[in-house]
Amino acid sequence: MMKQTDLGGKVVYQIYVKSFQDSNGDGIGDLPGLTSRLDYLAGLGVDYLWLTPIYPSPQRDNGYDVADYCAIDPCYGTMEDFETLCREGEKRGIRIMLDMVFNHTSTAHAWFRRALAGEKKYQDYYIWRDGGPDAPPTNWVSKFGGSAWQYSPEVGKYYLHLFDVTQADLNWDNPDLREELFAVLDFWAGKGVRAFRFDVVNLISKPGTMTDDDKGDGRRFYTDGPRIHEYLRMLNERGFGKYENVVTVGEMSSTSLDNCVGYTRPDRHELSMVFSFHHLKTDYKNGDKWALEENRFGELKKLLTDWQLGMQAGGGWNALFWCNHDQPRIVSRFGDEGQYRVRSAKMLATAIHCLRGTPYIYQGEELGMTNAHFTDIRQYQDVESRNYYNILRGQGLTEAETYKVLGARSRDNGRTPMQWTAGENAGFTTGTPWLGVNPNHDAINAQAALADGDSVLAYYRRLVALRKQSELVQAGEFAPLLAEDERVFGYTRTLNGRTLVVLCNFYGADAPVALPQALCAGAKPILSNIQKRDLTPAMTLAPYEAGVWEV
Ligand code: TEU
Ligand code: CA
Repeated sequence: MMKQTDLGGKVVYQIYVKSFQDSNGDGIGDLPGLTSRLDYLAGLGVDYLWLTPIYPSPQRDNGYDVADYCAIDPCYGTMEDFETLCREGEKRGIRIMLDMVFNHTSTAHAWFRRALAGEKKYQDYYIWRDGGPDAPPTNWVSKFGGSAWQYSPEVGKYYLHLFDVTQADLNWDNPDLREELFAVLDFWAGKGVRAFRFDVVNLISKPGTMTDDDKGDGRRFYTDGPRIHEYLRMLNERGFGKYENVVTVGEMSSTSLDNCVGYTRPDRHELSMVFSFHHLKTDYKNGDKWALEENRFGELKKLLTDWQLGMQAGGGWNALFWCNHDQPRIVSRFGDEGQYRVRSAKMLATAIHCLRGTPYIYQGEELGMTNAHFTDIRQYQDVESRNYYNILRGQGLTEAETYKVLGARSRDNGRTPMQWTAGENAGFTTGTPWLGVNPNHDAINAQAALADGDSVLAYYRRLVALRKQSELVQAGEFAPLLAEDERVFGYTRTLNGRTLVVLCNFYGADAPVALPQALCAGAKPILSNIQKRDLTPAMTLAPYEAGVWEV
């Protein structure tokens, strides 16, 4: 596995393949389209491209419902297209990170079909329990709404699905199933792949006895489950760990800091790093994604700080991110998508990219792309959004209220096509895009950003370059600065007597700050989202101002 000292110098770019670049006019992004954009990505300076699932799939959950782990879905291209992408990427110093969805398969997967056909071997690859006609085995709730259990008349039992009803959870307690999954890693490693993202991997270990959850939706029984660390060690030892310099990231749903230290501390031989999501729930009301609330900045700051300090103290490693294909656009969320769009996008980027860990950029984030704000349910494609449209209407929300919630929270906000140009369909496709293009591509697009030295894109390039060249960013010790400030997220990174100072004003208002004299003396401005200036003991940060200094 790659060492933390090297991980600190890497940057990953996430590609939602379906929305990145279409090459054949069918309105769906594909591998040849992606290959044609490699120069753009090389220009940004990124090391890895995490591709969301490209395997054959009914696409109920856009590929997270995998029907075959070792092939390419024809809508994305062929295996040859994949090999070309790897080859062309490597010429530019870019490697591919594949998304492994090992918690569940599509019910269209051959294993599940054979299970339904009565083959005991394959039935035991999934999780079955008895229940009455209208009484599922437990009251657990699917992450996409409704019961987590589905009755199968063929088998005469219920199967567990923590996500969509077509995403059946796998039974990791079965050693044969585990070997099948490890072999999938060998297959892709055989094609030269040396980086993997593991989807909801902290949910793979379920308890043997399953009971009703009288306090919640059931997650406390299967999150960071009983044999999770053992399974991750197996995944490492028998799967990816056999190969040189592999990079892995686990997506950890509703996890804990202690577990994440355990998942990533090198001597435990589990994973390289983890995504955790607590910092992306500070605008949820009582933990409910579908209830809008003003962002609680103090809580956000505390979570970012606690995870930095906790992972550092425990020797773990964070994946750093604001955006992915499940999240609304960050500038619409914790920034200002209006007047201060460019400035706040740069500020948010600064906050994340100078932290200890490995940063991830989600396609279009580097352009400051915004939420879609769709206002008609027919514009939404996401299975979760469609389910919750009905659930929210059922709870009595008006149509307008429901669109307000979806406009802020739907996963489709982050999935609209990449905005390449001001032209038709933003240069994404010559056909009809599978999901609507944001009309603001007339102003927000890569072509315009490339031509503008002050663009959000130009700033992301500087941040990536800073990480590559600065040992402080790669390996400096993190410490909070201005911990009590209600508007500013500040921190330092220290190494060998040198210190990096980072200040980010999260508000569209002036923020006066008081800094220790010793920190300011001789501090050299490195980066600013407005104009570089000196660090002084009493200074006022402008709305959404961000700055980086070195002492
Ligand atoms: O997501 C896992 C997950 O639990 C969430 O991000 C989820 O989408 C959100 O909490 C719902 O509110 C992963 C993938 O990233 C996602 O796209 C898949 O739909 C999901 O797993 C199932 O494979
Ligand atoms: Ca296509």
